[in-house]
Amino acid sequence: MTSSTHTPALAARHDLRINGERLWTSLMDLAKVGATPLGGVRRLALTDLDRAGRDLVVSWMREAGLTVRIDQIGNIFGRRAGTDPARKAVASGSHIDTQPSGGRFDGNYGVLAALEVVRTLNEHNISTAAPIEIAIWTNEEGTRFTPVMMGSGAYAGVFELADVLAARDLDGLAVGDELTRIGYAGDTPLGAEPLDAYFEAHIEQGPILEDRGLPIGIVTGALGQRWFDVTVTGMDAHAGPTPMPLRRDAGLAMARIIEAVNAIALAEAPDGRGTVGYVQIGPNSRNVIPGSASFSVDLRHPHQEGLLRMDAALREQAAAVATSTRTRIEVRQVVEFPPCAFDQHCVDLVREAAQTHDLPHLDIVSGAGHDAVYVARVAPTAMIFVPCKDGISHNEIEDASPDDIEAGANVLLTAMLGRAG
Ligand code: HGY
Ligand code: MN
Ligand code: MN
Repeated sequence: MTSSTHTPALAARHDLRINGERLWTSLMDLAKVGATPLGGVRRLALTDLDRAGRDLVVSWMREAGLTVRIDQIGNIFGRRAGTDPARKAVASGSHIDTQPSGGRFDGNYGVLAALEVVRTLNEHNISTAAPIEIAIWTNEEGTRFTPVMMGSGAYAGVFELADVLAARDLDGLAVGDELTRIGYAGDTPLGAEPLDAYFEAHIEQGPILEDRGLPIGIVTGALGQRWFDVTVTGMDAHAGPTPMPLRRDAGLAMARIIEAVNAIALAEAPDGRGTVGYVQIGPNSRNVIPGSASFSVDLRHPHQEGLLRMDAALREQAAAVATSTRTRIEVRQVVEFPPCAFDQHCVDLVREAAQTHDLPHLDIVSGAGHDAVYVARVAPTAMIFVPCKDGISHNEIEDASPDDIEAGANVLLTAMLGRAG
């Protein structure tokens, strides 16, 4: 049994463990909010379901004795006081908004692992010098409202508050109005409480850890990303009387660019990534040559120069396709962040924590963006990965094992205590 006379770091080294059962139960309870038929979760940012999820986790934060504050972009912070009020908080968290056909673990795991750390400290009566904070970042997924990682980006000063509050979804609803509607338009100024450090636990969302049979990923950084909206303007025309050479087929142009995006990423093997995930075509009638097409392009790379090569190749090939299909093509960048490296001391704390718990581990670069990427701009940051089944995420069948979920949260507990003193 640990007593409060132990220094937390010492206690954490030898016998302090989170309660895996309680963490798993909380994950499954939160997953009920927006549960989908195949066992996933649809809880889009700032919808009523997001409000329900926020309300539930905030109630758990309050039950754990945390002081809760909401900032101007709706980020939620739950604070556990430290013994040294002069210290900045050691924080952990993630997001609870999901993809339209998302899973139970993406984001939700990081928030509830952080809550489990607090619950464990409470039940063992352990106090820390630095305050401990849990963060829930608004609209990490960027699927309903662009840009992606909106709340953490605004917190870190990457986005202007006015700009993100004005972002609109496909129905024209604005972030600011939706925040007010769900009751999470907070008044804490963005970035008001600088953090001493930030740790985020997350499923890997890829196959590497599972393939290697490893429970823990020591995340050293994340791929840089560039997202684009591409708009093609051709000419609606009759599918019968219009000879092939005279067409201005926006659908054909889109198909050629989708092919080009794939080739651009393959040319940057093994770590280049290129995806067209969102497409619209007009007038979307089977016997009309499509005169309009709009779609997303998501490019990623571990090195900035690689990302720039991919960006240039996309623009070049789009111009060539415009000529070959006699269409007008606009390529507009909507998201951009360079590859990021996490803080060495925090990464070392994560690695030491994995060693403390005798958990085999691997250094890994995140292919996905995370709130940690933006928080790293303003605080020393690191991440902990755990495997997900078959490496699948952003899919209702996303799954993880209770043992890995528990192991990751134990690593989080020890790493945070190593920093919080
Ligand atoms: O797109 C991403 O990388 C993150 O999952 N939002
Ligand atoms: Mn996520
Ligand atoms: Mn995600």
